[in-house]
Amino acid sequence: MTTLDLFQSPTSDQRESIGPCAFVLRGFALPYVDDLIPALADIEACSPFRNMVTPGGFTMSVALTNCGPLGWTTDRHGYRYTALDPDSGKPWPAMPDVFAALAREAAAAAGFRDFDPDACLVNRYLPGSRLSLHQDRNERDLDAPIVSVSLGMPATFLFGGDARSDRADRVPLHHGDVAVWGGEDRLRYHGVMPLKDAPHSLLGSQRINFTFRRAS
Ligand code: MD3
Ligand code: FE
Repeated sequence: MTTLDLFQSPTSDQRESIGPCAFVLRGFALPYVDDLIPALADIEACSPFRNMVTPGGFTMSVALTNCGPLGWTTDRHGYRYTALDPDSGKPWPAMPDVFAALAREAAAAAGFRDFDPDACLVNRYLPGSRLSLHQDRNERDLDAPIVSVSLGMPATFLFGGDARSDRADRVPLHHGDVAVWGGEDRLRYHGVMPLKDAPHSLLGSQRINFTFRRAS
């Protein structure tokens, strides 16, 4: 052991800092992928992906669904978390154990202990889909981190500042990468550049993103 090791946490070698409280864990989800894909198929069968409408009247190019006790939705009336899928009228599908375990392990690896998500937003990007710069501020507990898992085609993530007009860093996210954000980075503007078509061996021409939050 060198002297330098004393100043590093045990996980510091596998986490890449992109902000004071924002980290990318490259390939962290890879050992989970074989369990995540069939679990996603079950979620989709109950609550299919759909393109929701924003309060401003725009149909999102990203299609979404949810699992867990609460799900994020938008319509002409606003953004909110609901216990029921507005399309089916039934509760969102339960959060699979493998999802919750991955989210908890990734949060811990980034230094956030005891993360207990009650919402998992699942985004599906097709070629050309994009997410414009926004803040995530519909969650009651802004102290809890957010954990994001990328699968399938790569994307360029935009990581801005506390104002929409702040310059945004570009962070490439690949299949299996996990990002964790909290603390002072929790309310930074962020988005995703239009997806290029570069079919992935497992998922074809799509990118799937799981975003775990503590909503209530
Ligand atoms: C940084 N999704 O669903 S996840 C979203 O890749 C969303 O689908 C993107 O933004 C996606 O709201 C990015 C990474 C992410 C999520 C929330 C954040 C980064 C964040 C909140 C604050 C700062
Ligand atoms: Fe977001």
